[in-house]
Amino acid sequence: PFAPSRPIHIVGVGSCLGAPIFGPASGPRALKNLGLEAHLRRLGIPAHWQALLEPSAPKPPHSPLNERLGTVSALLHDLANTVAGVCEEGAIPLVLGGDHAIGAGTWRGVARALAPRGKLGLIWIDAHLDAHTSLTTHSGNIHGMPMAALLGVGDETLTGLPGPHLDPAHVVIVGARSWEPEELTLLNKLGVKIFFMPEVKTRGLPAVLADALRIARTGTAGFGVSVDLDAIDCAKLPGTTCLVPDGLDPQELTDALHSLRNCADLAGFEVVEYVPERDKDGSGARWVADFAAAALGPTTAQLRDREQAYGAHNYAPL
Ligand code: 5AB
Ligand code: MN
Ligand code: MN
Ligand code: MN
Repeated sequence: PFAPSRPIHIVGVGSCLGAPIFGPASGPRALKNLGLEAHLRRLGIPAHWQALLEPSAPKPPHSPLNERLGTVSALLHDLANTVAGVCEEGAIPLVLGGDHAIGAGTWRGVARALAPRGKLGLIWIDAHLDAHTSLTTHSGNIHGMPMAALLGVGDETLTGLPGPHLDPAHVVIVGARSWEPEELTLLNKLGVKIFFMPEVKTRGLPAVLADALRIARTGTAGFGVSVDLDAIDCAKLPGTTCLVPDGLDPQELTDALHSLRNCADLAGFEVVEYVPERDKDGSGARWVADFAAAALGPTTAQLRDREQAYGAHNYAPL
């Protein structure tokens, strides 16, 4: 009597290779142990854990950059292949980090799977621009580089994955409020649209997200959304790697993400930089679940069909 929701295949990536601290490496395992999959299924979302990927040889945060780049590169290949496979099966990958360096693999995998039909658009919700290269980075942290890498700029270890790079005309950043000049110069040169936090505050997130969706969806075969938890105000979500004040409100983001569930061209969703040991009251994990459920839940039409078949709030589990 009703169309099934699209299957969601969860890919956890327990890596801190790009971060200055160990914390994000334990993020996906913590979310798994807290029962994220069962939680989503109770909401009518056919989610299952597909994989929990980890670096072959973990490197401590301050080991030499070339060693971390080599190890992260192997992980990104593995991740991109896994994610491309999920897309080719007709499912939506829900990628859980891990630090944001993994974004350089996730979206190359989605773009590769989509390539026969067209380009991939991408909405990057983040306090930062993540557009450094190994030559411009001040910190030496790879999680500050995935945006540049996706656009084909930077070290070959990050840019050299199979499949297309992203077209800057269909990439958009939302919530930016912390960056270094080299990053902004690169993104301005490439023409990537950036919605800085003051504009988000003035116009409201729904209006800005609507603009971002137009950029990512018009003239593409599909689009993805990558949420770095530091986009949220650190007073409201301290369970992440970089604590940046004056960010998004988590409930406001949840509400805005509801618009994604009706987008048949949503090709992937990613939430990164969850740090369990900083999430003392567990609210950060609940926000991750809420973001995923908001974006990936049954569409308005599916909910209406199910209500007609089973009555409101009482539809059969999948
Ligand atoms: B994140 C900084 N620009 O390069 C750098 O969390 C921060 O993935 C990067 O957005 C933050 O280290 C990376 C100072
Ligand atoms: Mn699968
Ligand atoms: Mn980031
Ligand atoms: Mn960030």
